[in-house]
Amino acid sequence: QVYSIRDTIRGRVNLEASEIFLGGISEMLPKLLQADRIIIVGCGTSWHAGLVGEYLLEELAGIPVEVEYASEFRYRNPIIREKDIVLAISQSGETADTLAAVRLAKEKGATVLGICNVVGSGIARETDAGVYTHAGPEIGVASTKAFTAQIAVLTMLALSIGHKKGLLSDEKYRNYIQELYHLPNKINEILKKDEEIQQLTLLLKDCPNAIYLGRGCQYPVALEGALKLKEISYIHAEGYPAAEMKHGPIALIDEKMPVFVIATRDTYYEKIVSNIKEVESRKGNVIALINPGDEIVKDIAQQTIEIPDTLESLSPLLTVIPLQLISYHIAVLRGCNVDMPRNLAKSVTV
Ligand code: F1P
Repeated sequence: QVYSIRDTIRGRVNLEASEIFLGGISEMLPKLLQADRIIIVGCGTSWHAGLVGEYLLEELAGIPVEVEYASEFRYRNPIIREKDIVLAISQSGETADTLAAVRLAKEKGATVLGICNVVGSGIARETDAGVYTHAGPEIGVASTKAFTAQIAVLTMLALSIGHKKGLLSDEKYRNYIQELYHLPNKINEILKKDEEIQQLTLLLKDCPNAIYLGRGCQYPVALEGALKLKEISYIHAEGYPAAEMKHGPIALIDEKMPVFVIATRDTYYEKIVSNIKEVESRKGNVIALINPGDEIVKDIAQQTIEIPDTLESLSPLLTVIPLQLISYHIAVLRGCNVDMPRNLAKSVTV
């Protein structure tokens, strides 16, 4: 039972070519090409996938995106315009807050799309069109492979729109697709580091708090890393945009504070390096995710985990995996039930 999170990550990375498709959403592409704005709603891990989607759709498809907790959307009177599209993301397809957001958006006349795992689920039934991620049943309660599958769909969506709009040349588009094909192998490379990751967690299992930092498309991954640790290990953890650290959280840093930093060689790599130096100078314990051959971060961080190189916009699909494994191993070491964490339900239907 305790292995199921790892098995679900292993068993399902929904990136096989035949499974990369946009389902019913492909029929909505003409509308998406005309969209003034996409409003993404979801809860928990699905909300984090939405934040990655915001980065992808703005960067690759040139569409303004807003991402909102479905659990808040329903409690205000959101302005939805004629050419706005609402996109609901939910693993279970039954989350009450997300379903309520779908209904509200429909009442306001929006076109509502869905990304759900479960065929025939409530959200899938009530949206105008959608994609099933077919990420298999999550064995555990905490969402893991669903996150990867949701991001894979959002990536394909952003790439298709960007290509159709002429924002991505044929060559660039092909480059992205080819790299998507390579990602399952790269994920397997990360999974082979399982023992190394397990060793690293031996020193972390008793920490009462943890901080996760990332920039750009890695910021939502930092949030997701923190959420997984909270959900299955019951350790208080917070994710922040790396630049936000100096606006408060830096006060928490001392030698007892593990700080997970996603330091892959992305656009803002240099800035991340200076964030790591700030944490180190306050004696924080930096565990950094790096690309191979990064001697700079290796020199300053206490621990590093290597992630294969990939295109920046695709890298959340890789960087989240070691963070999921870290939470899993810490939870096991602490004797927590990783499949049925206390107080959590598979579908939050109230
Ligand atoms: C949303 C969610 C999950 C979380 C937990 C509680 O579910 O917050 O992300 O891991 O299971 O529910 P969903 O709408 O994606 O099914």
